[in-house]
Amino acid sequence: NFTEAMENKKIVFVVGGPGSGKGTQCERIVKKYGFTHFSSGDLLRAEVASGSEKGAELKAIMERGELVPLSIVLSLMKYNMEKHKDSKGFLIDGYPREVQQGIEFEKDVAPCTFVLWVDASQETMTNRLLKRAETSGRADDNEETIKLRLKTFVEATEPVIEYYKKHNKIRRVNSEQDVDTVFGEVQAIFDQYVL
Ligand code: B4P
Repeated sequence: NFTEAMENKKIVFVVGGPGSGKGTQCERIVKKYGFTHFSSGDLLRAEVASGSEKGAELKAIMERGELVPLSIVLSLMKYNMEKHKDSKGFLIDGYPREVQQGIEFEKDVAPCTFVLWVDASQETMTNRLLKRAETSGRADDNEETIKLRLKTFVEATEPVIEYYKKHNKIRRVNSEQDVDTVFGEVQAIFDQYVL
């Protein structure tokens, strides 16, 4: 069964604020280490794009910069992991965004190996998202929603970082630097814990 299949798998949570560079670093990690990557944001956007009734609700929540209900994200994550259960490792990107998401995941699936914290200042994150807004077409890449997403990050996700610090599982990279330099720091961590 699923829980048995997840035993001894590498599971890396990737947390960081909106626009910190999570998705960008995950692409690089997948290329080099062959992990299976699930971005909670991408899974939710795919649900919205499917045109389902649930998708319309999710779209409204995301446009307000709020978090979608835990049960929805967790079941999307589990459903997709199950389809790739033979993978040697998983990158869980943009999840957990609140402490309870981490607790429920670790209870239902498996404990995470460590948490990669992609750290950038609010100013840097805002500038990156405004730049992406010029071409992304994402409904949540606009000045008003970006402010709300940052507020959600401070209130709900910073406590996730504190929680995993207490469990000695936080590995931080300085994402103020260019993509290659940040990836250099990421590789140092992965080479130590994953290979
Ligand atoms: P996400 O899809 O996770 O959106 P994001 O935080 O903007 O991250 P993304 O990975 O897209 O961007 P990145 O920082 O790499 O979430 C969207 C919404 O979905 C949330 O607000 C929430 O409503 C919902 N949601 C998602 N997960 C949820 C969960 N678990 N629970 C509840 N709700 C959830 O990159 C941003 C930009 O910066 C890019 O343009 C990139 O090119 C640029 N960039 C990256 N690194 C750079 C660098 N080093 N230098 C210069 N530019 C850089």
